[in-house]
Amino acid sequence: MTPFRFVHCADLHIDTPFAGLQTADAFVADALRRASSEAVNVVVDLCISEHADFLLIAGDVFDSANRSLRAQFHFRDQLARLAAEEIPSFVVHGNHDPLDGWIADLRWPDAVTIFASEPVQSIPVKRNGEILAVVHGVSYATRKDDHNLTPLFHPNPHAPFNIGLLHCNVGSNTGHEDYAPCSIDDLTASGMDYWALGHVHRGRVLRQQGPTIIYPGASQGRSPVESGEHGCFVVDVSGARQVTPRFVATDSVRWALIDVPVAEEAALDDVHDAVIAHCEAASAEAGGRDIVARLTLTGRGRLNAELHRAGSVTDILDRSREMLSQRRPFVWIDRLTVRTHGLFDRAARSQESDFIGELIRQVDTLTNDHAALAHLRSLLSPVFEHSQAPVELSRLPEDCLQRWLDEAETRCIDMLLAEEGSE
Ligand SMILES: [Mn+2]
Repeated sequence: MTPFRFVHCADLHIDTPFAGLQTADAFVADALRRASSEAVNVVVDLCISEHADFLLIAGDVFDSANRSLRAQFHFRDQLARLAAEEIPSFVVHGNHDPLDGWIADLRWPDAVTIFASEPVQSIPVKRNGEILAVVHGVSYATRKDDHNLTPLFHPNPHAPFNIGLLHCNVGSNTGHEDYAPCSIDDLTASGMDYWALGHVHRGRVLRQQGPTIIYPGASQGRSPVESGEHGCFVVDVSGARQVTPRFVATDSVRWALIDVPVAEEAALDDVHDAVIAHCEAASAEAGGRDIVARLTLTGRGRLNAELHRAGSVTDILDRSREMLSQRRPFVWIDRLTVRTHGLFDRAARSQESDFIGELIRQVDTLTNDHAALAHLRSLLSPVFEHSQAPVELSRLPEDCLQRWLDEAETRCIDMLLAEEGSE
């Protein structure tokens, strides 16, 4: 068979609103607004520069069922740019942009195939009249779809290479909607040579060969949770049907979660300098991309009480933002969280019969006992469920309560140790 190359992307989420960012300078907000659209341009540029034979887009092109006209124009224009280079593209829709959402009446180039809902359609991709591969695809009709569509895919026995294009959740991935669930075994049994999947936003190769199964991940991280690089795969298929995928980053703004260790003897200036140094390192690592960072101060040191004093960290944050504000590509610190601990021997103190010892033992019991944590939650329920409390409080995850306990212990012990010192 003839060797060929294609690009596989998914989860473009064009016009994503970037929930979760509290405040940001105008240039940051602007860059974030443009980022999801720019990633599409980068994918198209990549198809052209890599001389790809075709492009596969595995769902969640748009962020919501009621996609904006602006987003739809942008997507159509980019695929038209590919079509002008004689590169066909194949699109399925996912749970964020199902077929029952609003779809503008636009003219699409012939080289663009947008798969309908069931049944699965099979389209051959040709170069100079010769079939390179057959792409089988299906879009979902509605946002909620909990049935497995992989049994509907059938390879064309005459095709040199069969590709399945599908937005689905393999193996009940936690943290993602259990949308169109299926298993690796289902995908393997289907007879496809390559599964071009979408849905999971962190790229991963689920299976190397026979068949190759890949989630390219989102082309642009869309919230602080989606940290690190995001992009798509350039895939080479050899004459011997050997599949070689290569990840290429396409994000323009990168989210970074950074721990900043505070040394035992550090002064406040050192903390400030460390914050700047970590931001600069993250920027260098991101190869010219803008960064939005969430930093966490960690470690055990004499500065602990100072860092927990109201206002200290806000001032360090403001000063750091100011120092970084002229940098391009920019680094924007979204959050600076203190999770440091005081300089004392926790293990030794927990053995003592004094108040501090009792406090540490109580915290340990609560942290490690689900029933005790549930009891704590019920004690706090008048606060959590108060009509003026944010609704998230009523469904706080357990690890959040554990973190609060840890912080409460740190603050109590700081105050108690300060009193011990002054006696
Ligand atoms: Mn998605």
